[in-house]
Amino acid sequence: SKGVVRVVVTGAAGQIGYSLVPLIAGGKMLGPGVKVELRLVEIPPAMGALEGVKMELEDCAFPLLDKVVCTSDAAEAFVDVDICILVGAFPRKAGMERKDLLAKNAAIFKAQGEALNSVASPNVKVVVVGNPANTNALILSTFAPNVPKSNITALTRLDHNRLKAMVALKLDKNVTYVDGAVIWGNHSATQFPDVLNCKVDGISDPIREAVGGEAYLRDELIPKIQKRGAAIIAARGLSSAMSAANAICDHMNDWLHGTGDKYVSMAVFADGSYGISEGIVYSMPVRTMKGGSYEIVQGLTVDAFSQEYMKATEAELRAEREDALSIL
Ligand code: NAX
Repeated sequence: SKGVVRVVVTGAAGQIGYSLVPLIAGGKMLGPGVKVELRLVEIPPAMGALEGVKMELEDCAFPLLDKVVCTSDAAEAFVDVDICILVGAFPRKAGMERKDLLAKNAAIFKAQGEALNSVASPNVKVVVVGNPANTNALILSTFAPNVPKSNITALTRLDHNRLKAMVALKLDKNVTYVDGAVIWGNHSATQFPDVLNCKVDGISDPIREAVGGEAYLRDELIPKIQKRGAAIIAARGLSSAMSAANAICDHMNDWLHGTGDKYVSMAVFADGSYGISEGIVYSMPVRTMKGGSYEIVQGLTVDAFSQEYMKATEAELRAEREDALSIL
């Protein structure tokens, strides 16, 4: 019906889905007063569990929730969808090689790309969350040429939020005082969490020095962010879900409503900015404009220290791309 935003969530009966759908139906993603139709997608064996999620959504009596549709047919869900959150993916199992995981997921994102291409509006905004997220987004786009590349992104906002929070903690400040953090590259252990352009209210020293200089970055902060997902698994026995759901809402909320003069990290198609040439989906500093467009922020400081990390994560993404192309 009129004025209702249609949102697809794939993998909606999974861990992240369970944390995410109440946030969306509660207004956290689209903003106050915006009605939402949720289209939840799962594979056939999980449809029973998905019905349970739907029952709980009904039991929340969310005023903004217009309708909930459950389906195992992505093409059905994608018709005229406004926002597409692709969480569902094949999980990494013990003994699985990285290439096997890529192959399983390449097939999923190829099929979803084809479905998106045939039925979705060209204005659809897509965020890929399922791993390997950047390369899954690349595959999706390859098979969805009717959807502009700029409408297909992958999630690195969780990494961005982790970095921001860790800098705040280190400097004993509230997170709202920390500005200008960037995640570069892949949502993987090669990502480069960068504080060179960070500013923190009330701290006049360059933030890199204030937190402890290059040695601290190299030996502590960077590896801690890169391995944060593994630390959560070790502690909880399950991978991050609450913080991932929160980051998905942040990503979409900023994309829809604009960041003003601030910027955030989003994995987007590389366009040559910062020496990262086309062909991969690479996390960049992005400024979003009200209404849903965005641009890669230009002119941030990148030094030799940054270059080394940025090239390493780029190389990993190019290798993933080669692997994906050799499979498809
Ligand atoms: P779960 O295994 O709990 O849930 C995934 C769900 O997806 C399952 O219910 C499964 O049935 C469903 N699914 C699988 N294939 C599907 C398909 N073709 N169509 C629709 N649904 C399908 O995993 P969860 O913890 O929710 O994580 C989901 C994905 O997010 C994983 O790939 C994970 O690695 C990735 N993550 C990405 C993050 C990011 O920042 N980009 C952070 C969190 C998370 O680790």
